[in-house]
Amino acid sequence: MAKRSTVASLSALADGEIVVAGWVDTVRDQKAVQFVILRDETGAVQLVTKAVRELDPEVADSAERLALTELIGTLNAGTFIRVTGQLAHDERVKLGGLEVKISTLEVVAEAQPEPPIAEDSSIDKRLDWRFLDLRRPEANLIFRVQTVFEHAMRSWWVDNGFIEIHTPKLMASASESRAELFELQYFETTAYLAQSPQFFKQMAQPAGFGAVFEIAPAFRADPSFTSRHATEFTSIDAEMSWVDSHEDVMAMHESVIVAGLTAVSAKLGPQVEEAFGVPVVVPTTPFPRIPLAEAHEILKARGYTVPRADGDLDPEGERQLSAYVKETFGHDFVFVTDYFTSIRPFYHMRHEGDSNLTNSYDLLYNGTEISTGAQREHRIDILTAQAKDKGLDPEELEFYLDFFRHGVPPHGGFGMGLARFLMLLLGLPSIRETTYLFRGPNRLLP
Ligand code: AMO
Repeated sequence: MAKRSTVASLSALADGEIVVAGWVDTVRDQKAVQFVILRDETGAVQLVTKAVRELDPEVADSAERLALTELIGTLNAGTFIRVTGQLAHDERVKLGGLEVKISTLEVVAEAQPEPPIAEDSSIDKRLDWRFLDLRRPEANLIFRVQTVFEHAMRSWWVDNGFIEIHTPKLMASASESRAELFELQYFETTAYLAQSPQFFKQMAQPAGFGAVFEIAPAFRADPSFTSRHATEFTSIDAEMSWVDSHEDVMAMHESVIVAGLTAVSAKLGPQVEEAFGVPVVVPTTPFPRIPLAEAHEILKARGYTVPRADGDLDPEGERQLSAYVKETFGHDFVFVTDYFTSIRPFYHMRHEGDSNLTNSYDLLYNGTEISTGAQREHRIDILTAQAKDKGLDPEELEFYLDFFRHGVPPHGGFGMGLARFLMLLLGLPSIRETTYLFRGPNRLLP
């Protein structure tokens, strides 16, 4: 069988015989001529044939042409077909300036006549039929962007001496807090799904790895139905030794993001702008940095008082602060630094002279938090005291505390949600759109 050409490759091919394969987008069955728009993973192309409505004994291949016309008349949208034909470049064809004159058409796998979703279906309905929803070119593009972004980040880390690790997602303890913890029976005992690779990426520091990264699933039993929360998400994590403060972590973090966005802009910038109406902006470094206490003052001056008693930014506070940063510095990103100890986990290092503040940050992008980072407390006695201070039982954390008893360098890192990043990059309303298969409190299927 002749080799299949992808639709995107056709423009560079000379006129002549080719094979294309994909699914039927639409059929226009006119009296004298039939058009099939065929789509594959790279684009859409117009297939065309003269309609033959009755046998003509004068014409040699009349029976085959009649059968082909009838077959095209029965094609359902969504049916996968393989077609041989003559490629013809023709400027008058709106779709890509070329078309394929059909020689043979084979139905490979038929679709039922009524597709279960339409363009205006609700997001929930679309997710029920995600495999069909993903046939939309924009959905396809989201995951091409994801591929390029991840690949460029990975390359940056590899080029800078980081080691890629894969930490277990089955754990004997909580990794972030007792809240939002999935528990499951594990033979005679209880296991928990990892909320973050936090402890194990830190373990790479006493292991002498220097700097590590991981892109992997994380699980949170979060019952909320917001546009930014999932019960399973892909977490992008990095951790490195010998940081002097969270400043070193932020410098690495912004470099990785610039590497990712530079690649997306170069490879897919125009397609993203056309599909989503937003430019891919490669940010300048350093990103603006604003201590949390100062962020509160800025918001107050804009007439917004953060409603949360603990001082953490709420979604509206994040939006307002991002708006301020955009107006003032023209930047889409902002590091909010020096979070209050009361709202940070026990493993964040506290300020040398002020134990109410931590060497930590959140990164906001286009109005929403995408990331948390920090320098970690590596001094075992202080770390143990901080765990107790947060109401944790150091005995449950023995395996983790051991990491700090046999020599460990100062270190820090960050965790970043992949789907959130893509949602904010592409200006989409929910991480449901930017997650291949979303998992939420009431979604386990497909
Ligand atoms: P944190 O809990 O802030 O920090 O999570 C880091 C980032 O992960 C993403 N994220 C989520 N995405 C989708 N659904 C969720 N339920 C969800 N929860 C979190 C967000 C968030 O900013 N161990 C620390 C990181 C570190 O200090 O290295 C942590 O997990 O984008």
